[in-house]
Amino acid sequence: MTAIKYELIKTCKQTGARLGRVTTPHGSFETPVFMPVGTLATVKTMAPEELKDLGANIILSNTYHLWLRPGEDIVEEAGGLHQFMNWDGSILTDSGGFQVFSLSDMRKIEEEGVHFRNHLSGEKLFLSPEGAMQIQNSLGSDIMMAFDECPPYPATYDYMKSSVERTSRWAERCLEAHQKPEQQGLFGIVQGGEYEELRKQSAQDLLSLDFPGYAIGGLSVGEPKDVMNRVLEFTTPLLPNEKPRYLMGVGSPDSLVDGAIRGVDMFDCVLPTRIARNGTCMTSNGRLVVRNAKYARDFTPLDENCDCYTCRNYTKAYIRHLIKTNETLGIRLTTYHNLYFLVKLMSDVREAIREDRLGDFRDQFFDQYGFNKP
Ligand code: PRF
Ligand code: ZN
Repeated sequence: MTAIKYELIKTCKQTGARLGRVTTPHGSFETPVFMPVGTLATVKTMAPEELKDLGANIILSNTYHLWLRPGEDIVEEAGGLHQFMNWDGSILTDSGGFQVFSLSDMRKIEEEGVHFRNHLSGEKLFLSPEGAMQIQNSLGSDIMMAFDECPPYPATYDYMKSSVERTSRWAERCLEAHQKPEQQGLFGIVQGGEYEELRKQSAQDLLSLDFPGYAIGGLSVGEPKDVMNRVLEFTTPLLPNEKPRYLMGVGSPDSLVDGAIRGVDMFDCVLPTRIARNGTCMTSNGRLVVRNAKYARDFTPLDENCDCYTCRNYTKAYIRHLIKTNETLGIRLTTYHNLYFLVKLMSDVREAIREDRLGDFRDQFFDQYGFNKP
């Protein structure tokens, strides 16, 4: 018995993209899927009912943040993360590896784990593969992530090689330390930066450990888009067909479509929720900054082609007014719209895969959104 099941439903004849279904102890979802980010056990400004309503079945949360506040012991005492936050869909937790590298300073990487300082208090902390597993076991997420190192871009071949080797040794320790493989699936994370040799080595190491799913880490860390696409092109074929593939921290609309075309099944990113809170919206015609003065008398919805709750009921002029006056409803409405936009985009991508026309869909979507075709 494993916690995570993946069914490959079909492959798009035009692109090779995969339509699939992942089942966890908290239900199932079709892939490719976008997972909203709920770092501190909340997708900022959204109640769980609203997430369900906009079509999300899986969200992401963070080991590192919940370890610091409120502490995984409190979440466990509440009955786990699902109960604590009143979300009965699936939850994936990132391991803390990436957050330690992106948020904290003064970190020191050793074989045993990482020493660093709390990004809030400055207090000295230490996180290891075993620690990251213990915390995620306490949180009770459906999908846990291995504790990895995400090196900065660019990194030298030699640094990346020793980092990949350490991440592989850490992955083995993660599997060993994982206490609840029947209730929680643990995904391995392929690293290796832009180096094909190292992605191969990383994938080979992790495949021999037989995880129920694999993530591709170390991308969207400052490299150009064509580098990410090239890395995906040689990395996804290294991964097993019968398991889900998750591209970590990627969520711009163009990258979601281009990732799906390269065989990725799962994505997450703070982008839609973060830009929503400063009044930026994703629309079928590209980004729209609703704070702009030119919308002061615009009594049309954020996106004429969107049928979300926000677009069915509110105008740009009203949302602009709310955001300009710091009324919290404003950022709730833009957050709802942006999440709906990406969740709907993925549902359109799945429909295009079903009908073997994802390539045509990409061309049309990119034209309308205003992305340049490569
Ligand atoms: N590793 C982990 N989490 C991540 C990443 C990674 O490489 C990334 C890279 N974009 C985002 N989140 N553990
Ligand atoms: Zn909308």
